[in-house]
Amino acid sequence: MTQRNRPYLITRNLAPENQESPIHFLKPVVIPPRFLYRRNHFPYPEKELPSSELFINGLVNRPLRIPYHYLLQMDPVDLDVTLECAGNKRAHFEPKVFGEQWESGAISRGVWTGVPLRTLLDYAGVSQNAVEIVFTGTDHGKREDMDKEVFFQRSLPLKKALHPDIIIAFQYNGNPIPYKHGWPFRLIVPNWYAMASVKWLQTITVIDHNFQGPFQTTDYVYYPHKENDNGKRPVTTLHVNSTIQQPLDYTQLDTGTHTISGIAWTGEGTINEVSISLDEGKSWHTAKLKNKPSGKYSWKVWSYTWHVQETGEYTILAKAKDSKGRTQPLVPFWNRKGYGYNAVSTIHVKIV
Ligand SMILES: Nc1nc2c(c(=O)[nH]1)N[C@H]1C(S)=C(S)[C@@H](COP(=O)(O)O)O[C@H]1N2
Ligand SMILES: [Mo]
Repeated sequence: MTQRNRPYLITRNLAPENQESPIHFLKPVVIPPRFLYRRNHFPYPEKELPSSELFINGLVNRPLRIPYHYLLQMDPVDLDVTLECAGNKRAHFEPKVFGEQWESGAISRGVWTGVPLRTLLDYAGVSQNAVEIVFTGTDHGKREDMDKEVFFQRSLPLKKALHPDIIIAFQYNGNPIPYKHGWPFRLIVPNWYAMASVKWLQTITVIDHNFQGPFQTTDYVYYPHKENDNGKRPVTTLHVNSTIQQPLDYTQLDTGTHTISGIAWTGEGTINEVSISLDEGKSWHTAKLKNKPSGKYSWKVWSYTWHVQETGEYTILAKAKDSKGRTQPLVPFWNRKGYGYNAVSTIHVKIV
């Protein structure tokens, strides 16, 4: 019997492969690999080439070469993490912006197992002059704004890099990391937009200045203005956000009782509250937050029971609030490259 993966990923681009998760049709449990969104800047690295060794070099006392099996013998950490692409929901920006037109599915949740980066940096001995750590993947290619090939590279400030929950992962949901998602090693940076979680990680380099690579200083920067770069700042932590999974946008429903359900997440603190409005924001009702998952880096699951007797068109809004007091705005923060969309989640239904 042929195996059908229905529903399938929603295609935005095939070369490089950029497809989103059918988020509305998934149970919000850990997402199996076949339903993980795929976001790539370059073609996949050759399968044979990415070595199963990790290198630590630059400003360290002892440059290291760490074989895959060696890493597996170190004390691992399991982290239940939500990874969200900075461009998730970009399609909703008005005016429209360039870039992949992601709807709500450029997001995932799963358990990543790995060794804290800090442990490895301790072995290597970071020099006093260290400022940032650069992470290089094995994938590479041409960018339209540069005339030479570049690798996918990102950096972290030293202080951030030493956080114990930043790991060099070697497993996803208890299995070796799927090839398209970074096998053999992937950096996982919980709480930050997912560009920071470098796939096919091969080299970790300690440097004494701020890294200037294009995925650091050109892309993944908020540019608040269309015509100039005033006020630009790097994309880092996840904004507080939510997605209504059910019902679907533009569904017709009967009068009676319906469950409105979805997920909510944040990059600072935890989700405290999700509220629902059925009258375009005039009044709000508190949704029920499930206790599970309880991991501090995973999304929360919520639901609201809606009794509706009157036929007609309704707008349903969902608004999450985190423990830092941040909430989803009614109007999104527009920026030229379309990152970090987190306006109140909105769907329209008709009661017939
Ligand atoms: N090496 C490498 N790492 C990468 C990328 C990439 O293109 N190459 N894309 C980043 C971006 S922008 C996102 S959103 C996530 C996507 O991860 P996924 O394809 O496993 O869902 O990986 C990040 N890490
Ligand atoms: Mo991304």
